[in-house]
Amino acid sequence: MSTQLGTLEELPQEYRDAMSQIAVAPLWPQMRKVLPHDAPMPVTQAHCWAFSDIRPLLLRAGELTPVEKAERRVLFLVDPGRGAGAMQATSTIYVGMQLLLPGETAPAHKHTPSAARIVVEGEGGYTVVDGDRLPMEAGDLILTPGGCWHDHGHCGSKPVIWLDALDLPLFYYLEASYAVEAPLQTPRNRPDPSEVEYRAAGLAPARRRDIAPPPSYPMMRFPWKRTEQALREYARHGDNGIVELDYINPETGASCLPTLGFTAMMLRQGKSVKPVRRSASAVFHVIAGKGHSTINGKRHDWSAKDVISAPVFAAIDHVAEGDDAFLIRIHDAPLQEKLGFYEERNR
Ligand code: 1HN
Repeated sequence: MSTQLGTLEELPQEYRDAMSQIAVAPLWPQMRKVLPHDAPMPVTQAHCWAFSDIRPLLLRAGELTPVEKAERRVLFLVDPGRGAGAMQATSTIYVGMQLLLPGETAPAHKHTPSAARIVVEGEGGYTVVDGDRLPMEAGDLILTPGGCWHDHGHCGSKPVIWLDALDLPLFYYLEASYAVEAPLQTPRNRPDPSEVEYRAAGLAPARRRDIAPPPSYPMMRFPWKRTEQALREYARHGDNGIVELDYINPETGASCLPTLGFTAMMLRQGKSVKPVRRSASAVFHVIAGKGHSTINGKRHDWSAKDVISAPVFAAIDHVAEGDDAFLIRIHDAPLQEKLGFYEERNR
């Protein structure tokens, strides 16, 4: 049932002024805006950011602004639905591209929002997370969960660029976002847990759980090489459906971060993929390949290193052209599941 509700204009001006003066407002003119029928009305507009557009401006930032004056040298991606300066690619997802030049370091800090990086370009970069030195190779997913110290460094010879994804919009909205700063960490002299404790899928250290419960974030680095192998094998031997693998906490099977989910996708060349409509918003980062995605009827052409956003409940068709394509989907389904409303709808 849908009835037309009363508008603000229908009310006498002197009544409207009286409400303003005591800091109250009538709900009914805004009721449908905050509670639309059957599905949300997203502010987010789908968009494709070409890496070839971002890269020259980011390298210019390297000339214009020393890292000491930036702390993090980042160009962030602005949702066209929100307009200039909005630190949001979707309602909950912040995405930026960060540049570190050879020899530079970005000092340690920890903050309430959680972050993850996907390495886009360059060799020799590393992030130290709570004392573990994590090498950054192309396509690697590297976590810096809320409350974990992290600093970045670069011992290679060419610029390093990575994508940052954070749940910052959510934390900012909650008035919960802040950081604590510290000098660079001294890394432990050993490979990170993805090379040691969690070297193989399905194996985790045997522990006396009463004395040594597993860490909340046991694995902070997910090397792309292994992810790509896993996707290719799954595509070869799985059914003919969508080839997707979720990044999980190897101790619990839960999403690797509490609010943001990360899903590695392989699109077989020439095959159209039509996922269900999800209540989660999403940002896709193209690791390799080229193709196009039609999102709510509008076509977005993409190639390697580009970033595409999609609002909640978007109808999406992906097509890889020429060769198989690999993407990582960043989404907020883990947050929505925790809040009890994550939903998928058939097309
Ligand atoms: C942050 O801590 C990093 O540590 C990057 O590299 C981007 C954007 C907003 C807030 C914190 C980093 C960020 C950020």
